[in-house]
Amino acid sequence: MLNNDDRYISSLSKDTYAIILAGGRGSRLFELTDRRAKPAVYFGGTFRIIDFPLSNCLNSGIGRVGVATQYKSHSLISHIHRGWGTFKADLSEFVEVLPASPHKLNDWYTGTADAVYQNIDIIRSHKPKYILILSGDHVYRMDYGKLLIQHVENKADMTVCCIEVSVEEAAGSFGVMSVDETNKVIAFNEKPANPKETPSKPGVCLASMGNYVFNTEFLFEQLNKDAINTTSNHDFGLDIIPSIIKQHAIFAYPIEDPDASKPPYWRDVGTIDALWEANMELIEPKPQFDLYDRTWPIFTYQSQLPPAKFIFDSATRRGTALDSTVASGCIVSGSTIRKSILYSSVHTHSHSVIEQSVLMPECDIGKNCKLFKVIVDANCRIPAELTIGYDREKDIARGFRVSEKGITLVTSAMIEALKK
Ligand code: ADQ
Ligand code: ADP
Repeated sequence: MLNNDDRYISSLSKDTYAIILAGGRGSRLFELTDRRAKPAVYFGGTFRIIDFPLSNCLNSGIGRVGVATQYKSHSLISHIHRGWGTFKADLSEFVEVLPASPHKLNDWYTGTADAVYQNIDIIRSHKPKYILILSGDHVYRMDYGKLLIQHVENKADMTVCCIEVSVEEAAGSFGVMSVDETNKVIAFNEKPANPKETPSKPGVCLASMGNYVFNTEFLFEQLNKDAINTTSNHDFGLDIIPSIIKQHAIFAYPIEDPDASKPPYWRDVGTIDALWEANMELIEPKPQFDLYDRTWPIFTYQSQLPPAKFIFDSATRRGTALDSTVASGCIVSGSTIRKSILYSSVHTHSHSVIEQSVLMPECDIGKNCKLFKVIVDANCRIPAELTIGYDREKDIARGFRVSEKGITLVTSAMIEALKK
């Protein structure tokens, strides 16, 4: 496991309990989140999205983590059990699942603040000084230890992690804040239609990453107040942050890469296009996000599988993968794979050509198929002779989902419907 010898981890990390909010549906991923929560969506060839905040916690020395689940949590919970059950050998370190378990009948988590409020007793029992609230929806590397140090040095009641994004990207999607010269937050709007630019940087604004540090007692006070407010949505971005910025010390913390010489990488892979693009970035010769960097390893659960196997067909000269990643258990037989990501146990058959595509675990691509810019969901069997991704109208007519930027999503339910 991780060797922390060369990393400075302060006692602040040990005094922190992290809660990862992993209950969201991620509705803009459509059929990919029909049966799983967004944090359980596969990413990067061997991972699920939740592995990124979890690995960031482990690498930052934060060993006490709760994962708040709600929507379609089965695959997420089984992934956490298998991969993260024993966080480290030390029993004081753990990942615990905090399922939405109605205290009253029909009392699901109503918003992100409520998801934390309903777990106050559990969090209190761990006696943390600081509570780190993390979105389970994003792919990034971040040293939360540096964030905690900044939070304490600022004597902050709460700190919001932020990143500079274009005004177009933020509009309607992110919480946007204004800060003074000390990074104290002076205004915060949740998903404004017209975000306010950072004065010195035209076209750019400061977006919330949905990650927050709170002093424990301060958080509990705010949550107790919010819980009895009948007009509240019980959401951090909509209700809690706007209600505390005037009277309390709320600071912004701009994300840094753990290796401060690198630009920060953070992706909200919440749409079909964003998920495809972020996967494609990884297979560039020198990607900004380096999954092979062992100084900040990303951990996951992978089943025990044989190595990837390639069978070359000398007649067609197929049976190769170029500029691609191919996970364990795959068999590439007589087919050509270009600029694609094959997750575990994918089988591609003779004469198929797969380009710029993302094939999720255990899918099977029949003989003579041609795929271009396609995401194939896990366990999907594409029958022989299908051509997908070359004709938008035809793909839509066949019941596949085609995104704005022309990425085609195919799931096993769509293939079953096609056969009828
Ligand atoms: P959104 O991402 O739109 O905005 P939300 O849908 O509430 O916020 O999701 C935040 C996180 O909480 C996600 O990880 C989601 O999976 C999880 N979640 C949502 N509802 C939950 C529930 N009921 N129980 C448990 N977990 C739940 C937020 C902030 C913005 C910020 C963006 C950054 O509100 O200010 O800019 O994140 O993406
Ligand atoms: P094709 O992919 O050409 O349609 P197959 O799926 O039958 O045909 O597989 C072709 C080749 O892939 C086999 O001859 C074998 O070399 C390899 N292969 C298929 N399945 C396995 C397996 N379970 N273990 C090892 N090799 C396999």
